[in-house]
Amino acid sequence: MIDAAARPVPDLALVPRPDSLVVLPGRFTLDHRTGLRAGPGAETAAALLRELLTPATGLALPAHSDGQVALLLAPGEGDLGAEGYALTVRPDAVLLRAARPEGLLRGIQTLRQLLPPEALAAEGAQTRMPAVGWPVPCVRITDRPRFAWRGAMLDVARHFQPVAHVRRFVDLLALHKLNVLHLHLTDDQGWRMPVAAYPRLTEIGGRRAESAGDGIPHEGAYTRAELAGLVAYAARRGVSVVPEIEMPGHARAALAAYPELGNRPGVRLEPWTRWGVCENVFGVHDAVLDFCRGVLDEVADVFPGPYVHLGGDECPDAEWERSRAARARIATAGLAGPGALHGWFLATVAAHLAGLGRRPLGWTRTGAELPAPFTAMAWLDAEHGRTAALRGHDVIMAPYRSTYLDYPQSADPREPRGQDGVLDLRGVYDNEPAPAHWEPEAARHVLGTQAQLWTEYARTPAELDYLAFPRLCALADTAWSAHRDWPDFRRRLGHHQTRLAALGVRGRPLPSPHPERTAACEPTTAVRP
Ligand code: TNX
Repeated sequence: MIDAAARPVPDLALVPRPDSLVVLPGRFTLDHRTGLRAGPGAETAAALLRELLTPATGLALPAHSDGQVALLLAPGEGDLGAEGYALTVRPDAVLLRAARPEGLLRGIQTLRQLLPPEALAAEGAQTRMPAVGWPVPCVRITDRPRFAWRGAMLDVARHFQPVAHVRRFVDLLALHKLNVLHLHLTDDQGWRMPVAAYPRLTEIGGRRAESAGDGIPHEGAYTRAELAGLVAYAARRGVSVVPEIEMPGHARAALAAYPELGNRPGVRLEPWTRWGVCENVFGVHDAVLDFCRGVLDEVADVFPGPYVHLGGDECPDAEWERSRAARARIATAGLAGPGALHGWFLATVAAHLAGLGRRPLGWTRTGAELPAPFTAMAWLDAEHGRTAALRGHDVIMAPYRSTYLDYPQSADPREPRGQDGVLDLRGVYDNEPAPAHWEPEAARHVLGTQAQLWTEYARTPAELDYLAFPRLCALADTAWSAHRDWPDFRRRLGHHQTRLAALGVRGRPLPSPHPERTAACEPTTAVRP
């Protein structure tokens, strides 16, 4: 709750909204005398806070043992949970406590937001310390997230994003207390993850001749060191990186590199140059399973997190229907027909992942097609999340009508090109990851929600900024806080925009607070196959 007695102070416009916030009289001032003290176990969070504040504020924040800013791990604070924190700002000191290091990482982002926006500016920005130092309003905040999974998916397969851009994106996720970066590393149009055992995946699969007739070649792939560095960079900020390797569909870039993995012996393919659903998919013979296992062994080496995303969406059966090897597999595995190969494929590969100590994630378009061990990302209709949950799957809510940021933000024809339809800020904000009408046993399975940045139509950081902001702020609010209050969110966002501007984010300017929502502006105008 926001303390009713507290004045509504506009510059306390925290995003996401904290659970409990009490504004107290007075302010703390960060200046050259301020020290930063870390209790046992809090050193990493303190070092990060220093690293984030020093470039813009010019303050060294030395680790005096009597420092006025103190970060403490207090394991007894069980009620704060895995990511909760308590932040008290008094005129003489700032005290941040959490039960776990992740809580401290969330808390330092709140402290950053309490500072003037200039204190967030990126390294090299010409900020000057205010003559009176950097003020922080006195507050008492106790905060913890509603959902454990608060994410954003970035599609680096359709348009490759250099690792520096991805790191900057991680910084922005962390600022909003989002804790998962889901990297869509492979697709029909490009394979971006290096695999030592299969070098042609990136050499051939990482390059395409053009995109939807533009005549411009596109290429890119990460090195293993870049990905490992990204994982460490994100972990330091409390963000875990979930890799996605698509199978058995969305695999044409891999088939271009290794045609023997397909269903049509002797047929050579190029990485796809169009968008949509491609009918070329992995074959189901043993060599393909060996390939998938080998790839996942390397993926597991680079990405230490518990989850690996296996895609699993949009996999046409047409090639399997015509393939002799597929018929043989149907017979030996005792399957009902080609339609059953999809689940068989995913279950077989998931068993290997389990052996690596990892958990499989997959997209679901019905809620009913993924094998039992999968955590389901419900992307088509939110109700499919409920179906999956009632079947016992853990669920991450990613319904396109409210989380696909590749849809234009308004019906204005000047919006950058996107998918057909509109998803406005309100449409994202109104997303309820565990709707009230769901059975409690379904709601219990909802791990959280995430935004999707598919990149068929967006390639540069500026274009991605425009799609992501401010809609990602709305998603962060829905993932962190159970409280829904659109006018309050709009008010907070108004100030939050100055933070984003200080960080050099080129988001979409805020629409008027009371837009006329016409039928044409409804997010539900989007049409999916
Ligand atoms: C569906 S949802 C896709 C992607 C596209 C996206 C465009 C899903 C798992 N697949 O391949 O990029 O729509 O909105």
